[in-house]
Amino acid sequence: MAPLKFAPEVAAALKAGAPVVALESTIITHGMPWPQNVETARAVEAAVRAEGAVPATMAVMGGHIHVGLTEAELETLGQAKNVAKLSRADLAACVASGGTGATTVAATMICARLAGVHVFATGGIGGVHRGAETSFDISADLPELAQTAVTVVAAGAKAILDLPKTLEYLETAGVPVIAYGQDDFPAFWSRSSGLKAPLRMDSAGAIAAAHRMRATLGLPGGQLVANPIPSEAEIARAEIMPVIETALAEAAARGIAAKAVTPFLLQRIFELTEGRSLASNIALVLNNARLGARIAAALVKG
Ligand code: PSU
Ligand code: MN
Repeated sequence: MAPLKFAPEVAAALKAGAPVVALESTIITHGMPWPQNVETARAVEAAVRAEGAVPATMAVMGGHIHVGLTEAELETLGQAKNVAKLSRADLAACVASGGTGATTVAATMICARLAGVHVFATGGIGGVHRGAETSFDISADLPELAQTAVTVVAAGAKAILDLPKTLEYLETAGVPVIAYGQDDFPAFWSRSSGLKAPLRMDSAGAIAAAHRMRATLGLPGGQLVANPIPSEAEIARAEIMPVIETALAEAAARGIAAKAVTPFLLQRIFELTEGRSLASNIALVLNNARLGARIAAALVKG
């Protein structure tokens, strides 16, 4: 038996067949600064509840995978320094050794599958990094989407990544990439990446039906739902691109590699935009939480 520790609210919801939405914790520890990280995590949980679903934030603590965190646990995680960033490769070792770790998209998908949660909402996913043809830096989030049957709602991927290569990878791996309510694949702070998404759906019910049909057909893996940031919170591509280029140049100059790349870039972009990127980030995560809850509700209706 996997060492899962369910929050009472999550256990009750799963038992009753009520909608549950998984949430990740790396966005708290490595994606946003304190105290906005904890405030956002709370607001995201509230947004899921407001849509009639139960939030299950995942994290590893004391030899357990926590499925749903208490207020105090959320606060501790949000203030802690040097929390491990756990992807697929790191998860088992951290649980086995009793360490503390925050789950990435890949690890959160694994935890959600173990807990019986089918829908997960976050901000942005990892992807194929620019220069991957020499660095080989491809996020473990992508192969996870190909093998773990969880529908992930994100605002697309940041342009710190190579977005055409990320879409090519997902196509090769057989992952449905579904733009919500528009034709274009969104680019996190911007509603469009300038690239067309392979699929478009306009309702939570359609996304839930596609999720169920993958299971019926025996197809492993999940779906990526790319939900564009609300217009009023958008940062135009022309405005954010120079900031991204600066952050990327600094990462290269300082020899940042492997697991450190994504957190370094996120941190530098927050600093360089003086909070503007953070306000947008919060708005898009909340928007994804609401859509995730509606998909989870549509799934349990059957
Ligand atoms: N992209 C974002 N915000 C994030 C992350 C990515 O816009 O917080 C985090 C997520 O937890 C994601 C992880 O799963 O970074 C990807 O890291 P890597 O590229 O090292 O796989
Ligand atoms: Mn990487």
